[in-house]
Amino acid sequence: MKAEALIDILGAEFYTGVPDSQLKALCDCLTDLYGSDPRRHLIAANEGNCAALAAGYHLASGKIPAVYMQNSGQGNIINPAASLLSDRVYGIPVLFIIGWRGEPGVRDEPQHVYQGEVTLKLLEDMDIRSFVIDRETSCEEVRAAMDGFRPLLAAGKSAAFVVRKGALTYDKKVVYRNGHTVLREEAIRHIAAAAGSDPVVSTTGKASRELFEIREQAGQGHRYDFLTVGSMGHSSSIALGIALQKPETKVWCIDGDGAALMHMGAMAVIGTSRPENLVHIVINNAAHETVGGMPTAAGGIDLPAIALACGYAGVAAADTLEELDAELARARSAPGPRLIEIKCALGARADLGRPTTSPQENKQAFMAHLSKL
Ligand SMILES: Cc1ncc(C[n+]2csc(CCOP(=O)(O)OP(=O)(O)O)c2C)c(N)n1
Repeated sequence: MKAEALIDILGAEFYTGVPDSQLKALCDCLTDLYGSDPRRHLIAANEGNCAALAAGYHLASGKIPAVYMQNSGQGNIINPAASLLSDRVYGIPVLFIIGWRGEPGVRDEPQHVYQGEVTLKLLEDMDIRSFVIDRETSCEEVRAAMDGFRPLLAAGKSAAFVVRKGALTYDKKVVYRNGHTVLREEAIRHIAAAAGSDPVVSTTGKASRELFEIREQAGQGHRYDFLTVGSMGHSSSIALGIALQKPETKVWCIDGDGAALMHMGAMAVIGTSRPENLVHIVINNAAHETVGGMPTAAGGIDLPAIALACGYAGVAAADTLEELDAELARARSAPGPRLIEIKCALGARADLGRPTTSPQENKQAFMAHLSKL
């Protein structure tokens, strides 16, 4: 069905979400409809934020907000769903629109398989009634499902539309861009070269796919890298966990701006635990590039200043590969924790592949390498 039709049926006047490639049609349509008016559409840092923002909207307006997200974000909403929205607590109704990655029977990446399997069950456990939309679902069926949700919403319960691959369409093309020129893949190539045989923890999305291919091209194998294929926003904490146990080893984290924002509290913990051997690099394209390029809040904030205020020992921002190289060289010898922000353009190679080794193979090779350091 068309994204416009879904928006029309839901009738929500406020949307907040974390973008998902499977919901790109909806995200693009909302961007066209509401531009950057945060009173109508706000891309939040994580899905839990969305639930809370939606709650605030409901408290102020009495109306029913909509939250869109990938099913990977279910973990992030469980706390506010159980202890804020639930009709056993405040009874704040929210309409969720959830992209269903890893749905049983559809081939998907390993990080999506288990989450996909438990998506409907988790909603059921959270007492959130759901309706699945697929390519064949008609507008009438969605309208009827929404009519069925109305009494629940009126009683302070939440409800969810779970969207299968390809179910939503939007005919207009929305192009997201920023003013930067460095390609993320090139930045990562430079970081991998600077890290040498040190451990690298890379973030969710295309950054890890690019790092994997860079190692393939260089014939280096994959033992230096921990690819955080799921668990968005946690790679810097994984890197911190390693750095604290391996104080003699330089540990490099390749983060994304969307991921860094998603769990930004990690920066305060890095700053206060002061691992001298940690280098935290944020690829800042001010976008959720992996899932379609929708903007993050990182275009308008000063990440190095935040890191410095959190207690990092040194910070830098780079706009070019030359500046990045200079900062990487400095990070090799200077004590950390250090944050390097590299401003990047949007976009990736069209033929970018996916890791061909399994997460468990990745873990074993990485642990074997770490054990020698
Ligand atoms: C908790 C959670 N929410 C949403 C997603 C879907 N997702 C995968 S990658 C990505 C964008 C990551 O953005 P950023 O860290 O800025 O990296 P970029 O893609 O721009 O390189 C999103 C939203 C996810 N994997 N996990």
